[in-house]
Amino acid sequence: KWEPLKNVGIIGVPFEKGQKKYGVSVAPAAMRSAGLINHLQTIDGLDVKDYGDIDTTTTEAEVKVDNMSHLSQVSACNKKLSERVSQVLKDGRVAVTIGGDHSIGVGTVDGHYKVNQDMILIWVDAHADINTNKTSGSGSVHGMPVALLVKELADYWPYLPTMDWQVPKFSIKNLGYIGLRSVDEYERLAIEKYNVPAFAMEDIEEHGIRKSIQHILNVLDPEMKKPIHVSFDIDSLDALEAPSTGTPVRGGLSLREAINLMEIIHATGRLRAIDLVEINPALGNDYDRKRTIEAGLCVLKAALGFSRRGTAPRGVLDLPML
Ligand code: B3U
Ligand code: MN
Ligand code: MN
Repeated sequence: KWEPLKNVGIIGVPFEKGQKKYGVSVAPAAMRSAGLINHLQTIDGLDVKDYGDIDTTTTEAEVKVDNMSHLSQVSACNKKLSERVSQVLKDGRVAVTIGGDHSIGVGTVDGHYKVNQDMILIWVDAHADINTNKTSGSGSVHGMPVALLVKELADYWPYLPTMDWQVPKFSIKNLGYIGLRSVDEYERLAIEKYNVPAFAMEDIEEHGIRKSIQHILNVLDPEMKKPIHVSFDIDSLDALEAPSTGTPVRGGLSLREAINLMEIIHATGRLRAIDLVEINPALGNDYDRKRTIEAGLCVLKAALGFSRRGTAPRGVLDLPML
């Protein structure tokens, strides 16, 4: 009874304060000038609406929270983003959010959860992004969004000024990971404590990408009736496929695995939101930049119904006669 949604809404989030390097905030513009909208419009039957970029210019005063950089700016951006994602979903469109660093996952998931309380979340990433400000080695919020989102970890945070708009209600029981290969000690402890289905690269080696995602979907939603949110960090891909990213890790997903992962998720008909984050066009040379952006486009196209088999023209039954 689930059919893939044919309407999508694009949101750009030129935000990079969740990590330390310059350049992730340029990704929405770089993706647009690489023809993002046109590429998606070539997919059979897809109606693409561009909701523009979130205004990330901030006037907020800095708040001081131990080992947590730029919290007030992260918070202000995510509050606007959450509202925009909710709006796109209420308009009956798949919310496609182009980051920005992964701290924007707080806003996308919050905005999705507010519309679909039964949503499940697939976090595709080399990293688990489930640090608190107590466990993080970097103090960068892009390593913390999952811990901010899940209600089970609410008691592990101090009071966070400016974050009152975001009450964590999403349950960690509705979370799964794909692509992990750089997980901090306390992140691993959280994954084990809450039994999060997590397919690290060695598990993907063992089971293959199809069985891996099918296992996660089956654990989170055995009745196959829940809306799916995919938060796709480009660093889940092998560093050869996506070199222009802030924290590349060798030995990741091939582009073929990532495309197939997205094809499988598309085929469920239940994809309602997808984030594409951590593309940093300022890192590497022209070739790296082009390769990384192309990889991102391939992932989005697969998620939204592009078929590698090709698509015959609509309503046409025969080849043109001379
Ligand atoms: N786990 C480390 C490193 C990291 C997380 N996300 C990225 N890097 N991209 C941290 O900072 O929390
Ligand atoms: Mn991430
Ligand atoms: Mn990552």
